Amino acid sequence: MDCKVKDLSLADFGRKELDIASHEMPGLMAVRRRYAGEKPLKGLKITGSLHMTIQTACLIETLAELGAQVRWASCNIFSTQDHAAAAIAARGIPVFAWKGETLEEYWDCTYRALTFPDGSGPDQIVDDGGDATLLIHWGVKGEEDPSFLTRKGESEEEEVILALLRRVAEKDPGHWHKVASHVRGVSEETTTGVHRLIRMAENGELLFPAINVNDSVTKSKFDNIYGCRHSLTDGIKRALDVLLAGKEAVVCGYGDVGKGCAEALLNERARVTVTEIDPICALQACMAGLRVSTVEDMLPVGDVYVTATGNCHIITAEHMMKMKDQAIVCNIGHFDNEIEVARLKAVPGIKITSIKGSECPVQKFTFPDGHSIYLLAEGRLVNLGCATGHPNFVMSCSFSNQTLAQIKIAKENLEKKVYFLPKELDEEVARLHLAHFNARLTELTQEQADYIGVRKEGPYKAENYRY
Ligand code: NAD
Ligand code: 3DD
Repeated sequence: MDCKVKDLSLADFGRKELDIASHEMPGLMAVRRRYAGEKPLKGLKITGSLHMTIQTACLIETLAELGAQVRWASCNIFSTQDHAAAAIAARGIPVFAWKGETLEEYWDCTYRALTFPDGSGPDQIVDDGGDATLLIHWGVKGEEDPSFLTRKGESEEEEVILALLRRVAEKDPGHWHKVASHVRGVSEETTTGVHRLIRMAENGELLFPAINVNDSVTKSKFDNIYGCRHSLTDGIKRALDVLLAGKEAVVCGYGDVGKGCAEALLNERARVTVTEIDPICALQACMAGLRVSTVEDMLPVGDVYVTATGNCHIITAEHMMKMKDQAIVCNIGHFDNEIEVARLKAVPGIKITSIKGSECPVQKFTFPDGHSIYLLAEGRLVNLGCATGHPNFVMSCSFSNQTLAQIKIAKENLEKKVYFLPKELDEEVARLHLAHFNARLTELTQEQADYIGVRKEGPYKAENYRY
């Protein structure tokens, strides 16, 4: 079969959980029903690079139901749920993903998801963090300037990517120009992936149109906040089953994800401190009754550290050298560069003990002075590395937006820039989820619509929505 998964015999279990998920993903199911007849994605090849979970399997089946030919890989080496991948493979959709991939395997899976049986690439891409988009862009750069592929990578992962691209260049020179020329567009799931797209667009390097799904309100103000509120402590508890009440927790970054994380830890009755660079977010944390300080200030007392910035070098090796004995360090940001794992491993005399394997990675690092810290998911996003990520309902909001974005790319000839989805669609996604809570909207009268200066049928919040 044109797939690579851990264990196909898990397909039945995956199917059972997919059936459960369909009842908890009302928006995605409604979008699927609305467009199943029209099949707006008919004849289109779609590649996905997005955590291969039960919820993503529902998205994949929706895209297939709308007519697409789909191939899929995960966007993280630890986030695949093997029974979800098995269920998708069992119905004949090519998927290349398993929990605990090596970096070489991960990038080979991404390449295979981008390569259809006739050797062609996708018409459209669903990306989460931008790795599929990056592989195409670096491939094109290498075809324009072969020295780009023979340079020294800045990390182990870059070396893996460059080695893969050199192999492809040898096998099929000009492959990536052909692939890039056929891509109609990419819909990007997450904050960090959007940052990458915006930088490429600003530098005039964007090779195809992009839709910023993350900044639909019904994505980032739900998935990033309420999804992390649900799944952060799930990951920490599955990793170490530690009591969080009364502990000093440090959340680095108080954006959407950080807000969800802080609330989750407060719900566990931890004492939460936030670190921030942005005065507005810092002030929000103060107004939420949280202490705002720095990582350095918290080192003598911090018990649990969570990075949620989308930035790099947040928790350094020097920080971890000075942490309390038995401190717990984890990341929930998209990439694994928020915690300096490579430099931690290079500390002279460090002793590394694996507590749990790739099912829920937990490592103990013991320093020469005898104190130890615990690192979860090898510094990769802990909610998907040590738990199952966000629940169905929250991902229904995100993936309703993803599906609508893919339909937009299919129907419109977009320019090579980064688009938002219109506010009307955002409110429609919200509407599709209200019935699940027996919520009833109030009807706006024409007089009231005129009074606040909106159309009777919406959109309603004229200004940018701020949490
Ligand atoms: P955001 O931009 O809303 O928030 C990031 C915050 O970090 C900002 O307030 C920023 O001021 C702050 N920050 C940046 N550098 C900092 C530093 N050096 N020290 C302290 N604070 C700093 O982004 P977000 O939507 O909250 O996403 C954060 C990360 O989480 C991104 O990588 C995103 O892709 C990822 N994400 C992960 C999940 C998940 O399920 N694991 C879900 C959604 C998003
Ligand atoms: N993400 C969190 N939980 C997820 C799940 N159960 N399935 C798929 C993806 C999941 C990550 C998303 O929050 C993604 O939108 C992001 O990283 O922003």
